[in-house]
Amino acid sequence: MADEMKNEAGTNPMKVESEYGADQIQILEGLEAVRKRPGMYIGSTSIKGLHHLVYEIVDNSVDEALVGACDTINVQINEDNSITVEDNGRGIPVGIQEKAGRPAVEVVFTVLHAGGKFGGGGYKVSGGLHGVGASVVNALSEWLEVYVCREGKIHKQRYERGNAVMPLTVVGECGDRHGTKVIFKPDAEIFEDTVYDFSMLQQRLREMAFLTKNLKIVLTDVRGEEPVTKTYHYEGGIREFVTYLNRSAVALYPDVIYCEGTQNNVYVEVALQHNDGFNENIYTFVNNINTPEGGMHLTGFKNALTKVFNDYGRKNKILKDNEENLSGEDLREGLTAIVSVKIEDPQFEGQTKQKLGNSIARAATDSVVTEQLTYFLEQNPAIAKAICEKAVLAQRARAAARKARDMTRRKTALEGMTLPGKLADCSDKDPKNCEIYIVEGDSAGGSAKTARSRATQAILPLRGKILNVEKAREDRIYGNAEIKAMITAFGTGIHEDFDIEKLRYDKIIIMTDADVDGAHIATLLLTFIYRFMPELIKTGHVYLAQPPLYKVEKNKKVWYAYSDDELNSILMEIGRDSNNKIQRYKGLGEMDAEQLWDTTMDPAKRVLKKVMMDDETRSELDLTFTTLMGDQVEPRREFIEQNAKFAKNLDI
Ligand code: TSJ
Repeated sequence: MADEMKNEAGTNPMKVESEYGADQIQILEGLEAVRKRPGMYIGSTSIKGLHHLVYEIVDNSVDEALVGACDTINVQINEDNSITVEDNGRGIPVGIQEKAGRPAVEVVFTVLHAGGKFGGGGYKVSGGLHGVGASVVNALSEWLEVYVCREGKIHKQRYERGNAVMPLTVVGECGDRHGTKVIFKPDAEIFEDTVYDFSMLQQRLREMAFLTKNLKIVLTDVRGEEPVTKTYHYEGGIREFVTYLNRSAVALYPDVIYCEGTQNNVYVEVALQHNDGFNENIYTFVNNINTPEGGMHLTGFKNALTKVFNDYGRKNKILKDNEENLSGEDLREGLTAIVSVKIEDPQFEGQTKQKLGNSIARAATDSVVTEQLTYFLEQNPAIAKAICEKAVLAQRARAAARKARDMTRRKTALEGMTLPGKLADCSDKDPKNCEIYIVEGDSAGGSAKTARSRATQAILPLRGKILNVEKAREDRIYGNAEIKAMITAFGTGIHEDFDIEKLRYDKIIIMTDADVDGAHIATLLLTFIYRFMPELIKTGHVYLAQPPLYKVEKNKKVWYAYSDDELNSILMEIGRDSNNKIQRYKGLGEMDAEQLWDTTMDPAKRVLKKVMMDDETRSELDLTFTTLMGDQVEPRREFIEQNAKFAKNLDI
């Protein structure tokens, strides 16, 4: 419908504002509230809120796809950072709605729907209700245009900051086509930033496509010299989602196990596959909205999984009569799963309202998974056996780990905290003033100890490669000296014992060589922190130091360059001649203490990268670490090249 909809020939834009303004006052008040307190409706006016507008509109087209009325959604980032969303559904109804006395489509865009509210986490409270959120997007847009192709005619209406500036008008014929197109430009008066991020949209739209099998979502960006297009279309839906999440791991069996069914009007879909690793990655969704805190659907899934495998294990004598049941944790070792439910009137609970509260969803998920997983295992005994055997190994390792952990706990209780011998601690006792440098190698550690500011900077040198916690079972991890040293130095404890109040340093700074090996070591360290004390990253206490790559000397003056680009611009500035002396630093060890202080450790001059993570990027980040630590070489190399992706520049 695109071309004809753009064609406004035959319209009479007219001066309808006066005629139009009168009975709109009440509505304006509603949308005025949205403009006054946008955060209440879209979570925030940051870059996150800006992207939320797109999801709000796209959600409506996805609803249309869910009832089987459309199969394609096009999303385009236009040159001016306005957004076009277009579907091939039935088209929003254009008939006069009795209560409002105006066309239904106009009501959708100008009446604030009671159910369309957002909490802090940005979720949709009302499920399945059509048009929710469209008025919020309209209110927060400098302008918005809707084109509805329905009953053979193209209907158009335009709004500015939530106000209709023309009545719904027929602007052309649509032949046998049908659908809805919305173009909107987020209001720069509202949003801190109005530039869209392609990869952010890409991530969420891909997720939506995974969650809605057979729906095709096309994302186009026309802002660059060449348009960029990505198409997401998964016939397998969440089955392919699991394959995608496991793409750089080694699967324990080739199939993705899939369960689907409806109970009490709750539609349940689950896909799962184990890999040969040890981490549990379960992502849960309600009405296509991510629930990072889980809730009833997750509980139902876990219960069913544990029960079905134990029953199977007993029945098939994989578990002997005198042996303990496999725990849920054992059975979920290396598990990647998607749990997706669709439910009317979802209740969101928990501090950030990201946890599903409807107990009916627990019962439905439990029974759908119990029934279908039992059947699947009976049909696929080799897979059932592989999973059970992995869980038995996990059970043994867990018992050994528990013993090791109890020992370290007892030790700390008896002897108090014994700080590692290699740690050169700082003298200031107020953690707020303190930072710890984790330094690769003894020689660099030596320079750092000489260079540091003793009062506030502690140095912990680590030897060689760090244990890859993605590839080691817990008992081995606890036996590792470097890991033990970090745990005691940080002071917080790990996992369920973690307590941020006990953190001994405000900044944990990872300092490694500026080369591929250094990047690898930094990632191993980050992986350890991420798996054992993710709160440290979430609360922004973890940093990467940035040692320079080059030293340039000329006429007794010194410059440091942190990248090749920077080197070139320095050389441009001072002139590239034979009086130049350029030194390439191959490692931290090549710098003397003074140079290390000047370039990398002096809080007045250094640049640190802060390691960031939030719930929305959790799945990508998880994946990033898994990718790097996994067995396959290609994804790892790719990752190292893009290492800066999860670290944001922060000048300190
Ligand atoms: F909400 C919105 F206005 F922002 C919006 C809605 C934006 C976009 C891009 C698409 C849509 C949308 C709405 N696509 N498809 C629909 N479908 C309906 O509104 C619709 C159509 C027919 C019937 C029917 O019962 O005949 C019912 C509905 C809800």
